[in-house]
Amino acid sequence: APEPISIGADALLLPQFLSAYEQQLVRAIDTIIARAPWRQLTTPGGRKLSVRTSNCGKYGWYSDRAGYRYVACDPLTGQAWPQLPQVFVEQAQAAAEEAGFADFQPDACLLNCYQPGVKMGLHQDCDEEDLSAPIVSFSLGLPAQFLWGGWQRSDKVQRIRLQHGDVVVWGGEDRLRFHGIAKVAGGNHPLLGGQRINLTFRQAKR
Ligand code: MD5
Ligand code: FE
Repeated sequence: APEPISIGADALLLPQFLSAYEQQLVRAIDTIIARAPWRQLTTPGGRKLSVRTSNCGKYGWYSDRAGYRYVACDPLTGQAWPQLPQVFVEQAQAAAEEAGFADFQPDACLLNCYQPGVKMGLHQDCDEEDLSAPIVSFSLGLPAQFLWGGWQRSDKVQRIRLQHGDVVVWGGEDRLRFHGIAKVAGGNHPLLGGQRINLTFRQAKR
């Protein structure tokens, strides 16, 4: 596999880290989505997110008029979120370790589905209790431009292409940087068709 690429003091891109696991990962995603279907969440301000989301793990990230938070049950079904598949945990931990974060114990995985034209605006991930734990993200399907900002919304943004099979690990001083995804371009991925799926592994609770 290609060499890891440092994109910040504590942020590492692992190109094609998931290449050997792509089919297993896609099967696991299908199983999750059968039980916890994609949906478009509402922001506290009453707007709809354009990205479709789901979750697996002990907690799932959720948003509605009441705010952003982690919840143990899927409000759509009333059921617990599907468990984290073993291949998710193994690869998320292996990636974290490669980036120098020993003992990463994710208790939440947010799944994001982007269709062409969908984007994610600049934001910080700060709904987790222990900000010393890293976040690990898996990119699958269509490529996207990751927008990598600074610690203030107005800071200059760098564009980094994320492709199918790439993993990024964010921790330490890079954990609270503003980031987003530029509008995804159309295309047809051999395994996932016209979509990009991103998984982010988090430690939501202490
Ligand atoms: C995505 N997801 O590709 C993006 C980027 C999200 C989210 O931003 O919150 O679901 S994955 C990049 C990411 C995730 C979490 C933290 C940081 C970057 N970071 O600290 O820079 O769907
Ligand atoms: Fe984020």
